Amino acid sequence: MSVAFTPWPAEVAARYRAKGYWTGDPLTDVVERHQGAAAEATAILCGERRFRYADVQRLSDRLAAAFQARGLLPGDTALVQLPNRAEFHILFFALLKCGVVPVNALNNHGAFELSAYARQIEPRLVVLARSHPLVAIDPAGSLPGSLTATLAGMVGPDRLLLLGDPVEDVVGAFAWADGQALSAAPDARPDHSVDASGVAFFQLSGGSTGTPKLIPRTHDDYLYSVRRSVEVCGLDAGCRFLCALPAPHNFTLSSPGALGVFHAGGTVVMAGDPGPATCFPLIARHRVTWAALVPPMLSVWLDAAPGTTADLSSLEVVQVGGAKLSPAVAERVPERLGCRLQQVFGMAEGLVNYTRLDDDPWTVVNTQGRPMSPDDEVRILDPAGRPVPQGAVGELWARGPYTFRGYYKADQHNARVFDAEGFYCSGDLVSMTADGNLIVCGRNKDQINRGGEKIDAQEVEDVLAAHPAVGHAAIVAMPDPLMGERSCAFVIAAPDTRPSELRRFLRGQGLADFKLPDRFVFVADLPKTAVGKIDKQTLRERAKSVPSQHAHTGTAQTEATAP
Ligand code: OOB
Repeated sequence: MSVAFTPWPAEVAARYRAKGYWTGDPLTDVVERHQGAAAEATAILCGERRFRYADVQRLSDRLAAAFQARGLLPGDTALVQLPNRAEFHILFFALLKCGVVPVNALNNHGAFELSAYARQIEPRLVVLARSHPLVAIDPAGSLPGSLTATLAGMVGPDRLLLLGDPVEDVVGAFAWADGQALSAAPDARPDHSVDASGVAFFQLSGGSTGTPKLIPRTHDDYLYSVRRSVEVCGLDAGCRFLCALPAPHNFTLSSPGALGVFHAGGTVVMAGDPGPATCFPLIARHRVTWAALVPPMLSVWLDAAPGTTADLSSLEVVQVGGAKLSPAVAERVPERLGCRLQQVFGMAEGLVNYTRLDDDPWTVVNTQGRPMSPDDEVRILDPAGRPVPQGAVGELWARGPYTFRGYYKADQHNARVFDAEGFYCSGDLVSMTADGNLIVCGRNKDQINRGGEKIDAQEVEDVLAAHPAVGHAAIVAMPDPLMGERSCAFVIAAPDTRPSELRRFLRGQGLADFKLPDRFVFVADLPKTAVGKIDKQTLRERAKSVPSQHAHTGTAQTEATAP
């Protein structure tokens, strides 16, 4: 059995094979290719534990054999939620080796997300960490309490695997919830050959439809995206990569991420969280050379860097992606962190764009890079589906050797987001520079319609972020009886910052009046999604209770100065 997915048309697949993009190798090749002396090199550092390539290979073989001994078959699915620990990668390779197709949930997903994924894939295996807050083992010691209702009936305790405390022998850290040990001899190996054209695992869609969508990724397409990322980023065995964002995220996993570092023979340093208190000492101790961050965390690093005693001099490149990086913040990277910046604009659905390390400073600071593959096809279209003139903003459509052809079991949605030629609509509003770099200007779902006038939230945020008193700003629609919608800015700002000053500044930058936020709400923090992006949906909910101009009667607390 294999997991169903929308394939590339046969002639397209043949072309990708002929060009050497799809090699027929399994995704586990990123580790398997390191034989001989290279097998002694350090693949993963996790706390005090060190795993050589030989260890990762042997431990994932043993786990895979144990899964087969439990009766798991190729084409079975698994729901996995693990923290940023070496076990995440080792278990991932084990599942790939026996053809079990996982959804790797983010560690900060709750029972809601896990149930939604479980309903879609009907897992035959669930893997959770005992340390996770959701996993309070019930007195009977069977299923984790808060997940019982969801998962009971889907998997029994004989198919629930729990990760315990860290141990050298990773296999020993896992135990079945039915109390049985994992049966795997030290030299056990899985008995299965992988069809590289089939689904390796599911990536998670950022989503905008309410139901989290799953993205089938094949061995062929994903391995190509990893190999090409390694080429574009120039990774080699000397790379020491800090895995600080959630390990399953497409950025952290494959752009070039941990899989790219493995492919290059480098070392992945696991960090439990991306904050400077955790990461700066790890950078100093392990001489980390590469790190991947989302923009809000980059800002935290930039603020913390001048005051740290940790030696950050080994850092060569900090990659930033997942959300729009404001040029004003980007400019500070070389001076504050003493390293280069690479912008990464990617999506779990496929297409990944990089600024190149030898790009000119303007490009690195102001653009989100260009597609990594010569066979990435990108269209920037107006609402009528016509290509926009060069430099103008339009909706980004993409297809190519590692961009998927359909969400899992989502025919209706697929019909909306794919065109007849197989191009996928990302929902991003982008423009292209004369030399082919993309600039993300917003998202069509992230727009404010102010009485017919459209406000690109990102555009206003970027300008606002250039004000010296502003740390971060997020602008969302708030309902208004007259205009339909008005704009509301949630702002992290220096104490005593006045709305009038911010308005004056925005006007001074030449911004159209209708784009000036109708309301300012000063906040200490902005809510974040599971991967650390600003959570606009939560802000939209909050904005509903912010009085609009017309409903407003007394002194608006929201218009007070920043506390
Ligand atoms: C990455 O993947 P996802 O699937 O979590 O989110 C994709 C969406 C994009 O469509 C875009 O709206 C936004 O996140 N995005 C960016 C961005 N990178 C992603 N928007 C502006 N600037 C950027 N640099 O987020 C992802 C996947 C692979 C590599 C990097 C990021």
